[in-house]
Amino acid sequence: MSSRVIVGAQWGDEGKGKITDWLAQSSDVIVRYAGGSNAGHTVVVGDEKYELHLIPSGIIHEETECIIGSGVVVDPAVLMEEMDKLIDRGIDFDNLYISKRAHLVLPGHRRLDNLEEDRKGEDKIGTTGRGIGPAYADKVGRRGLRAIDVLSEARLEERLKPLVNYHNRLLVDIYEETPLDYEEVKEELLRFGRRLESRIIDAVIKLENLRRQDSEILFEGAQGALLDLDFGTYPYVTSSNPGSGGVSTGAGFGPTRLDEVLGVCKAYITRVGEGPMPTELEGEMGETLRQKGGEFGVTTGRPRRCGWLDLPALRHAVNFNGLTSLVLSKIDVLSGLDEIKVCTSYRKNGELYEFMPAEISAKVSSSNFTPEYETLSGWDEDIEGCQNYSKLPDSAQRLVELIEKETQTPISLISTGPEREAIIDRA
Ligand code: 2SA
Ligand code: MG
Repeated sequence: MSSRVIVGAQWGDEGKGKITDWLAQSSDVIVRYAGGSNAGHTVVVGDEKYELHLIPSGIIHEETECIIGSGVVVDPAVLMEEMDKLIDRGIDFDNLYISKRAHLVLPGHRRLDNLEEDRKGEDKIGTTGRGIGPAYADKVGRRGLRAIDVLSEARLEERLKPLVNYHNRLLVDIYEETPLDYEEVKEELLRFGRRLESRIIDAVIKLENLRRQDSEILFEGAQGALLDLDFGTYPYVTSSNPGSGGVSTGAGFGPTRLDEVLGVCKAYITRVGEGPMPTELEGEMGETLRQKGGEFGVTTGRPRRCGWLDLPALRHAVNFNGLTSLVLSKIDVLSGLDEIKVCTSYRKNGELYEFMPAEISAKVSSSNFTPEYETLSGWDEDIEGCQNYSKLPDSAQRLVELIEKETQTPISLISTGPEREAIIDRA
């Protein structure tokens, strides 16, 4: 029996979906613990490509149980749409469970998210517009609506009425917009409740029962460490804890019960949305990485900003997530480059920074942190699909070993392409 966590060790889109799918083969249950439909996880199996937002990647495996934990904010409309799309492809939902304690994303949240971004203009966060921030704000403000509330009409009325009133005060008084239709919102939620009634359960008890049966448990992170509300590049972060700490708070699974924490990082780095990114490549090289790596948002289609691998950021992620090993992804994207740069530290006013500092958060200060690079030679060989470490060109092995040395963390898996089989297992 073991329990493992997969977190993104950068700003998301590290290829967690593929790694989760790979580890799902040896897992009995997959649990999402943070984020919501802002996530975009791509899994490729044979000729089939699945793009998932809310449903754990394990759903593609028939035997695997999937739990959406209480730390996730669930948009009922998105969940039902995602389910319908998967049903069309022959996937059933007998193994999907949603925590009764999970908060719901309502139409008001989506509208408020977008209105606030518009209001901020140049100072916007660059959110996915999926209502994530406002939904978590209502959770923290103790006004939120939980999945359990849709299971009884009386309970729903009691919780929903004041919440819709609150949203309408903001929409009408602050943003001068039209109000929400309470009855419409309520009907949609009742429909969701009727459809998912048998799936909405006490996920903490479910998980504990699975643990007592010696199940292999895998926690699937969304977004990435540097988007963590507490330890990311605040305020340019998401509104939950995608880091490993989120497993305790977002799945009700205490820290002493975790055996392994794997952090997925790309051989370079990307970010979508605004905020500091010291190693960003704005010119031709950035465009090359974007095109070769297919770096466009799965949820919004936005082009991702691309840059060289940032070790101060990675050390920070290793540190606060307690990573036991790293998974290096998309190393094949770097094939064909003459040279590859890796940022080993930042410098500011003569001082050297080994870890991404808290000061990075403000837009204005990030430009003052200058990356210091080590330059490695590239390789010409096409390594896509490589499954054997000894077959990697020497320069690629040097990159792997540099990351291990600099982060003091072993790299246990190396992904060499989007397909399930394109992986080097170094265990
Ligand atoms: P939000 O919507 O409130 O969570 O946005 C806040 C910040 O978090 C970033 N964020 C993401 N970054 C990378 N990938 C994400 N998921 C999608 C994907 C994103 C997409 O996998 O491609 O399709 O654009 C994700 N979700 C949130 C976001 O960009 C803000 O910087
Ligand atoms: Mg993604």
